[in-house]
Amino acid sequence: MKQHWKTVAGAVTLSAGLLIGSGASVNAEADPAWKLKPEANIQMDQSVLEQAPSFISGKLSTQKINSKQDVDKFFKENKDVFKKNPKSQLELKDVKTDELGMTHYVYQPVVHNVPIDQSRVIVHVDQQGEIAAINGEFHPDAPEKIKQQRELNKKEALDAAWSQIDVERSEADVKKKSPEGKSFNNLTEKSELVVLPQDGEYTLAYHVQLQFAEPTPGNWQIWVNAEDGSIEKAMNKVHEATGSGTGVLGDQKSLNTYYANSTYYLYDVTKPMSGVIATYDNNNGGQYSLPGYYVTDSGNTFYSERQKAAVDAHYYAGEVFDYYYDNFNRESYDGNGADIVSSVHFGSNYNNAAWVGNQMIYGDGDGSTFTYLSGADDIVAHELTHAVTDTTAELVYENQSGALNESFSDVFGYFVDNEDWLMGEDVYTPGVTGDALRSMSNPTQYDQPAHMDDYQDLPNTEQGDWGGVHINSGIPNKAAYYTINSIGQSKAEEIYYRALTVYLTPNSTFSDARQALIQSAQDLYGSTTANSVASAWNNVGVY
Ligand code: TI1
Ligand code: ZN
Repeated sequence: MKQHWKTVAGAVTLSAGLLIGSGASVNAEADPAWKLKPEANIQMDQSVLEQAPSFISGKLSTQKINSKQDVDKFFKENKDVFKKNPKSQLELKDVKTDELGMTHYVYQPVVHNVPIDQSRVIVHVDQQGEIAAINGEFHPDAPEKIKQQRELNKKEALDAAWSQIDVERSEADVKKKSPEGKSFNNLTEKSELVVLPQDGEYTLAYHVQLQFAEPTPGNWQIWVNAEDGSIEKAMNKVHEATGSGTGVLGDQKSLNTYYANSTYYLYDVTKPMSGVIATYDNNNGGQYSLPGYYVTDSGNTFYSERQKAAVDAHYYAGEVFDYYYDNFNRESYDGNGADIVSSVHFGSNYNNAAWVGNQMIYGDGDGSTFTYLSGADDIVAHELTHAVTDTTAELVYENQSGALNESFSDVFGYFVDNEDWLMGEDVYTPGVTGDALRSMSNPTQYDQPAHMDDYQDLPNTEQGDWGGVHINSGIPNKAAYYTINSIGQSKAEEIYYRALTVYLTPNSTFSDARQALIQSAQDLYGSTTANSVASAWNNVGVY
C-alpha cells in the first residue's frame, strides 16, 4: 500500500497534545464522574451528522477540571462522543481566562503533526471547574481522507503561489520607510504545511500567505497542493471598507478604505472604473520622494491631526471623480479609469497645490497664508481638472492658453463648490473669514484683471507666472461668471465640458475659447444660449 506520508514538515516530533482513541493507551479507570452527562445538549453539524459534535453545552461532567491534563482525561473518557480518530491529535494552543472566571482551552486539531487549517476545538470550563461547553471541529475523518504525499517543499510552494498572482515578487520585495523613519519590509511571506478541509475532503497543502502594501495592497491566501503543486484555492483577502475621518476643517466624513495586513488604507476601489483612488503622505519629502507612504490606520478611524489633510484629499478626489462621472460619464481624468493619486504634506510650509503630470500634490500651507490645501474642494477640483485638460485640450501652460488652462480649472472648481464665487476660501488665511485667493465674480478684488483692457503682459518665466497664467485667468473667469449667471450652471457645465474636450487645442487664445464656447452652446442648446455666451465674452472685451 502506498504510504500517505513521506516526511512531515521535516522533523517527526511528538505532538505536545494528547493522543486519544483506540490506539492510545488510556490508563484512566472507567470513572462515571468523567463521563459526559446524558442531559448535555449536543449539537451536530448537519454536514457531519454521523461525525463529531460541533457544539456541546450544559454542565457536561461532574468531574472538576483544573488543568490541561484534566481536559485530556475528559476527552479520553468520552472519545466515542467526539469520534476521535487515533491518527489525529489535539494540540493545546492557548489557555485563556476571562472576566467571568471561565477558562478556555484552545486546541488545534492536527494529523501526524500537520495542523488542520483554520480549525479549533475549544473547551470552556466555568468558575466551578465544570465543563460548560465544547465546540469546534474535530475532523475525525481527516486522516483517512488525505491521499497526497508531500512532494513540494516550502519554497516550491511559495513559487507556485507567486506564479498565481499578477504581482511580481520583485515588485513587492522592497524596503519601506515608515513616516517615523523606521525601515520595514513591504513583503511578508509565509508557507505552512497544513491539512486543508474542503467540502468534506482533506488535502495536504501549503497554506501560503503573501502580504504586501506595494505595488497595490495584497493579502493573498493561497493553498498549494503539496503533492503536485496545483492551486487548491486562492483569494486576495484585502477588503474594501468604509472608514471615517476628520477633515481639515474638523468635519467628520465617511471614507472608502481598504483592509489588508491588519490595517486600513486610504485606498478607494469602489468607483466605477478600473483604477483606484490612492492617497499618500509625502512626509514633507518633496518631489523626489513622491508619492510617499500610504496613509493607514489600524482602526479605520482617521482622526489624527496628521491624517486630516489626507482625509480631505481622499474624500474630495472621490467627490470630483463622481462629479465628472455623474455629469459627463467620464471615468477618471483621462476618461479611461486611470488611478487618481494624491500626496499630502508635500514639501514644507508649501502654499500651493498642483497636478504634476501623474498625480496631485498638496502643501500644508505656512499656517497664515494657507492651511492644508486639500481642505478645499474647489482646490481639489481645480487640480484634477488640470489632469482632464492635459488629456483633452492640452492647453499649453503659458500666456493666454495657460490662463485658459487655469481658468477652466477654476470654473470646474466652481461647478464642484458652487456656494460662492470665491476660490480656495476654505483654507485661505485661516482665522480670516470671507477672503479668498481669487474671486470669479470680482477678479479685481484679488488683483486680477476682469477685462481685456487690463490684460497683463508678463514674461513667460516662473517669476512672470508663465505670462500671468494665475493673473489673466481673471478675464475668462469673469466671462464664465457672466455665462453661468445668464444661462444657469447645468447648461454652462455642459458647454464648458464640450469646449474643453471637443474644440480647444493646445495654443487656443481667449478669442478661440470664446468661439469654442459659442460653438458648444450652439451645438447643445441653439442660438439663444450661444448668444448669451457671446455677450458674456463681449462684457470682458474678448471678441
Ligand atoms: S496648478 C497649480 C500651479 C502650481 C504651480 C507650482 C508648481 C495651481 O494653480 N494651484 C492653485 C491652487 C489653488 C487653487 C489655490 C484654487 C487656491 C484656490 C493656485 O491657484 N495656486 C496659486 C497660489 C499660484 O500658483 O499662484
Ligand atoms: Zn492650477
